[in-house]
Amino acid sequence: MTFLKTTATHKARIIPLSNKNIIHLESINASDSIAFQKNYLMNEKPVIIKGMGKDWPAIRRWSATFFKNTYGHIKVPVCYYKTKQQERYRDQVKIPLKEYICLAEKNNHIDSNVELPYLGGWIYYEEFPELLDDIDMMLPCFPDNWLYKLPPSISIPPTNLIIGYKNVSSPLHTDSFFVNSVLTMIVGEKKARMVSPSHTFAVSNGQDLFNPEIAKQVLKQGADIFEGTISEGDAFYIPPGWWHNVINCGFTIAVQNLHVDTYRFPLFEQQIRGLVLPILTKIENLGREAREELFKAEKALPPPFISSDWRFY
Ligand SMILES: O=C(O)CCC(=O)C(=O)O
Ligand SMILES: [Fe+2]
Repeated sequence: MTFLKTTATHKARIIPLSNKNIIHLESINASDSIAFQKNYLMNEKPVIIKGMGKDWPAIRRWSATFFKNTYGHIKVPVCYYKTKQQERYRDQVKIPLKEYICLAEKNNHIDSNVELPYLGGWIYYEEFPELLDDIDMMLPCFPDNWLYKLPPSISIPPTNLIIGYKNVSSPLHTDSFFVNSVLTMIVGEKKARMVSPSHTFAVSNGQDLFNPEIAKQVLKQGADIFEGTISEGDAFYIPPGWWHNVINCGFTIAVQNLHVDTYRFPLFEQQIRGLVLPILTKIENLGREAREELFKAEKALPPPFISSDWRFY
């Protein structure tokens, strides 16, 4: 915290320049789904959901060894958030999962200056739908997921897998399309710092809120920073529009689930319109261009052949 010396009294009095501090995220038990919906989901307030995935088969089955032995040969997309920011999924570099996990295990405790790859969101179920049997996609705390109602042509993948290690992290960002994000820990521990959308004036994309200098600046501007740690079976609820910066405390495996409920769907619809309308406009313009060309061609060329030999009629 920064202090300011005042001259109001002769005794050097110290007044805090900012009364903001890092606030611990609240937590709630996953079995209290009604209280969760009332106090957190409806208020768009972040929270740690204790035991969210504790009964998922993934907790017993998934490990570095499991993924190396079962899917090691598969190439997975990796991110380089610091040097490449957010690349499109299909443009990401792909490396064999076994190679990635070996690097993750090796680099867990070493500091590196070169940016290392991060398996920051693998849409695993497209290739291996059987992995969905290991998690509970119904998410009891999150009723009626409208993402499942979307037509396949604009589907937003409702789940992805994140395998991390100490040297990689997700810098400060918000998730697209105002979705609820549920990040459930299967192996290891993650720490997050979050800032409310109402304090957006104090932060910017890509920041490292774990850097004490940056955190100090953000607090000084009057924003609150919320912090929490999740371990095996626990989840972060990250509400729509909330800024979050997530670091891995060691080797981790986590599942992210996206969720849009009835209340948030109209806002989500507007976001998707923003995505679809430019494509539609482009197609409309091309259609107009094609009609103009046809119109000109009709004037320049002889009219299409029409038999003038009336004897045949
Ligand atoms: O675990 C991470 O690195 C990022 C998680 C995240 O950004 C999310 O759940 O929305
Ligand atoms: Fe995120």
